[in-house]
Amino acid sequence: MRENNWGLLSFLTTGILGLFLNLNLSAQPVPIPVPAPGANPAAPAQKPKLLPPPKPGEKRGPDTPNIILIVADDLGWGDLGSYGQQLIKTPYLDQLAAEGMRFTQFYAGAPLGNASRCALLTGKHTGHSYIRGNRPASLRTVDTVIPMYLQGNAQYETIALGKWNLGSKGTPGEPFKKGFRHWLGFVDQTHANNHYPTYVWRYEPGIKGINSWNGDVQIHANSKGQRNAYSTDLLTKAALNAIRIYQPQWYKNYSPFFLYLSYTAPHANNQLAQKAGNGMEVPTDFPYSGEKWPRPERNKAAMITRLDTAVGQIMAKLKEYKLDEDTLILFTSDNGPHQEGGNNPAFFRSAGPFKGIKGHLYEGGLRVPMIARWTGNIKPNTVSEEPFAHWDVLPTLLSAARVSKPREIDGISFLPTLLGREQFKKHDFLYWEMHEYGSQQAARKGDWKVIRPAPGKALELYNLKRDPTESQNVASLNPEVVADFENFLRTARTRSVLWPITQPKETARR
Ligand SMILES: [Ca+2]
Repeated sequence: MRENNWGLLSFLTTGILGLFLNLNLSAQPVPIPVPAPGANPAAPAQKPKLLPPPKPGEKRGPDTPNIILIVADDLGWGDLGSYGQQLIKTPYLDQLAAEGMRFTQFYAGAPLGNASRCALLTGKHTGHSYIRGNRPASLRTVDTVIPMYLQGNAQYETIALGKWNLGSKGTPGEPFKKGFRHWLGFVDQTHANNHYPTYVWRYEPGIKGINSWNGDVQIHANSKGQRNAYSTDLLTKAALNAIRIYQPQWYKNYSPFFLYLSYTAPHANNQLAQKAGNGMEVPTDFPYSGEKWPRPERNKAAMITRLDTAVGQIMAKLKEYKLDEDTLILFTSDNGPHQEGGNNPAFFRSAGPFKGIKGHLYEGGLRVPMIARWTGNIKPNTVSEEPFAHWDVLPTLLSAARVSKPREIDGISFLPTLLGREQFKKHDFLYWEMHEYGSQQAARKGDWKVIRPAPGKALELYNLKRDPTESQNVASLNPEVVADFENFLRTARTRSVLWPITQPKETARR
């Protein structure tokens, strides 16, 4: 009997998903590929024992928190009010920080999106991860990511929305082959950068093949050059629906959800920028219409404020469903601010006080906002100055979900810090590499940071405490510190076939 109830309820929820975005689903769905056996490291799910419905007034919920991981695209450390932004309004993210914890020394996995997102989801820094650069590549079957651990006995419903960039259609890196049971988003970078997409790629497993879907969903509101459905709003709508549909319920044994919400703002639409000079695409420059700023800056500010409003809507939805105490929210960005789409990152001091932007191993390219809220568990209005990085997110979330962590990762759990306990495990070294203009490496230990601008070149050394803007290379004054880093760098990375260490190409002198 219970089996039948389960089937019916699952069918009903899947049916509701047809309304996920109120999109036209009249096209024929295509067959769904079955994930490779052994691709999922989580133990097979045991059938949950269903308890009777709660009595009136009885409070029950999931044993481990829902998790919402929100990632902005190219949002700088200095773009939020809680991080010192003076001009761009971000009241909801500031409220999120006031209700939780804000990290001042949190690092992206890489100064560019794809490598950074790979580190975020795999728990490995770019010396060990598979995707270490920005040209398209797919995660392999052997690469394990956060949602794969949250399925199985942890009973998480897993949803990914928005920018993925870790495997396009037909590759082993498709989101639904990497542990996300529900997926809606963009095929690649060009698709994601268009803030008025004419279609989205959607995956739903359905129940025993009924209501299953894997393919494109047309967005008629944006067809024939119309610009009616903005990507930030679309993703927010899908996220609100996902929270409504997958919130823990007694008839699903309060199984929690993991929502990876990967916004495309405030990334520039670079194709539009080539044509029009302004790639900071947004429906309106409200509330900055009256400002005498250059138009791309007005638009950029409006994009960020609109993203902030989206987070506010999600916060309101959680409150409406009384899920604040049952939900851990993390908000971060994939890399530092860009200089694309006609905007100048210096205009709003988007990188805060730091040197460098997206694509640089200086702090401005790597340091990103990180805000965490888990009502009743994280003390409000707290700030952590401990250095952590995106590859720490996997072990942290698995700890919160009480799932054992894999050994072959670089990350450490910062859950003790979140919960106000002593953080025994700390980083010795942090490591980054990038390969866009020839190979470059960087590492941090304590207050020291080194950058190797090209293979074989001497290390630049900075003391971040005394010199947070990395303006004084003190390598020659501290040979023993440099030697320590040189030692570390000898073993910091494994070889990568796709991203070998290369010299920068000789560029024509002008
Ligand atoms: Ca990015």
